[in-house]
Amino acid sequence: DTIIVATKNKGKVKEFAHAFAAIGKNVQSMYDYPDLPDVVEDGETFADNALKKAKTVALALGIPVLADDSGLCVDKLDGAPGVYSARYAGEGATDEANNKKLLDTLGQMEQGEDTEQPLLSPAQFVCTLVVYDPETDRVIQASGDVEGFIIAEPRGFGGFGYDPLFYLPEYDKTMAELTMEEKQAISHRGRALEQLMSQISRNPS
Ligand code: ITT
Repeated sequence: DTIIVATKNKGKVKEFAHAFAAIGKNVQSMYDYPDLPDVVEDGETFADNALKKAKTVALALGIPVLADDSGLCVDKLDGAPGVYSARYAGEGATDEANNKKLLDTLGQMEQGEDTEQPLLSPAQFVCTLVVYDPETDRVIQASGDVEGFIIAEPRGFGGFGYDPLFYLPEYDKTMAELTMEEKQAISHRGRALEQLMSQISRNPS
């Protein structure tokens, strides 16, 4: 049993593979379908982009596809980088470049304040998942989020993206210091997946 996820993000692929393995399902990603054209993510919301990715790939393959659109919303930046999280430091930017841009931007706002490990700003990770079935035109959508703080020094080597800068006070750890299981249990993606599963089980097609 295989689930196709319309993603090229290796961090996401790992997390979905781990989550679906628990229910005996295999995950394929866009790395298994290298000939499919790239989807232009020009939507204004996570939901718009997730639907666009799921629908484009599902229509190309003729089978249901799952897509994930997610990002980091920072309070002091009025919700930025938001839907632009993957390309905050420019098209094709690395995680390192995006993290540096985030710290540079917040650091500049913080000048003059002199604390040791400052919590630079409250922030949320947000994830919207969409499954699109090209045969029935049916859309299933679920979302999840998690609250934390952006810290000034990266910590930890797990996860991906902004995880080393996303501090969870209740654990005294960043998202990158959690195990895969721990991250899954509390993350935006883990929560969205849980919601998606419960919708599917309440309303099987
Ligand atoms: P696909 O569109 O191919 O799935 P992407 O990386 O472009 O990959 P998004 O457009 O959804 O995906 O951007 C999500 C970005 O938000 C991602 O690149 C990270 O920078 C950040 N992000 C999302 N989930 C995250 C997580 O669990 N931990 C850290 N950063 C995350």
